[in-house]
Amino acid sequence: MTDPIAGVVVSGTGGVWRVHLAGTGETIDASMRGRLKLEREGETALKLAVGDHVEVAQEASTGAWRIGTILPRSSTLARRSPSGRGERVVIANIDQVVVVFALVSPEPHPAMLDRFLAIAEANDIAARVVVNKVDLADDAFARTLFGHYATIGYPVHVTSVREARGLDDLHDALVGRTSALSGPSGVGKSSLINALYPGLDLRVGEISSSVNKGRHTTVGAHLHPLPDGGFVADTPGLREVGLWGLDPTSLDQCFPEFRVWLGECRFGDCTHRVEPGCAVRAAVDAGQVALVRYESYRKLRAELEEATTERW
Ligand SMILES: Nc1nc2c(ncn2[C@@H]2O[C@H](COP(=O)(O)OP(=O)(O)OP(=O)(O)O)[C@@H](O)[C@H]2O)c(=O)[nH]1
Ligand SMILES: [Mg+2]
Ligand SMILES: [Zn+2]
Repeated sequence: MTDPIAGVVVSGTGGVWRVHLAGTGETIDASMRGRLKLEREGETALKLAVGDHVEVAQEASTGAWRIGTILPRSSTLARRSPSGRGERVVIANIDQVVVVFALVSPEPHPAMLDRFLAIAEANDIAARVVVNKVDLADDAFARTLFGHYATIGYPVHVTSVREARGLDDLHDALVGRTSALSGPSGVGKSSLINALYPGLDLRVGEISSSVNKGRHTTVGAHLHPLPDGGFVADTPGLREVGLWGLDPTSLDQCFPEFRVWLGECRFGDCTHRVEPGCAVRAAVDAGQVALVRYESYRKLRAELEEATTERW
């Protein structure tokens, strides 16, 4: 074997994996060498996932590439395994979730945005919001719909591909990081990537949430190397990812602006819905927590409780 070199798994679902080599930037096909174990997890046999940081080496006799080591993961996004047993990692080592919406056309859905943000929080992944097509309405409207996300602490990028607005800042936010870009169909994800990286022609987020709904997609995630460093992940079915395993009682922690109030509710197991003395609801009434965010919380909580009941 040649000396091991570092790479990142950019696609594959088993058997042959595409690995992007850190040094040369070339992408090679590699297969696993026997059963690998994640260093940090010691004994646990690990299934390789897109996004994994690996070491590969070439067999001297055949020149075939082999994956010899999987490095510890900094984050994972997982979904329920199609077999129903356990979870399957859809993508590993995502640094940030970038949620793209259009200011108008298609009309933004705050509940869907809040779901993506909660998924990121539940998996300890940073998140940022992109509001595209701001040429189609005025900035005041953008602030009304999305201003509170900046207050919560999520960076908000106001962009227009048509008017080339906000593109430099978004570019800076992507360089050197591995970003999962998501958002509904038609908001301009592909247009943004093409504007930032002319000629790259990524097919990001091609599978829209509506197409994907209720279907166990077998389409795997892909990582696209960016010319100036970093990757953009194409994660079909991100909607199904990440929240299914979450304990409903932990959901309030996934709304960062709730956290200061959580210790203040009269009941320790407050669900923040009907209980008297709920500090979260008081904060909503006082205008300190946005009502739309609270409504998203209630929706997601109900959904999680339903899912938990199903499992029993
Ligand atoms: N007015 C305006 N239109 C835009 C802007 N960005 C994209 N569009 C248009 O919006 C439409 C959809 O853009 P896409 O980039 O294909 O959207 P997408 O998010 O990749 O959609 P899917 O691939 O279906 O998920 C196209 O007709 C674009 O030309 C923008 O900033 N302003
Ligand atoms: Mg697209
Ligand atoms: Zn409460």
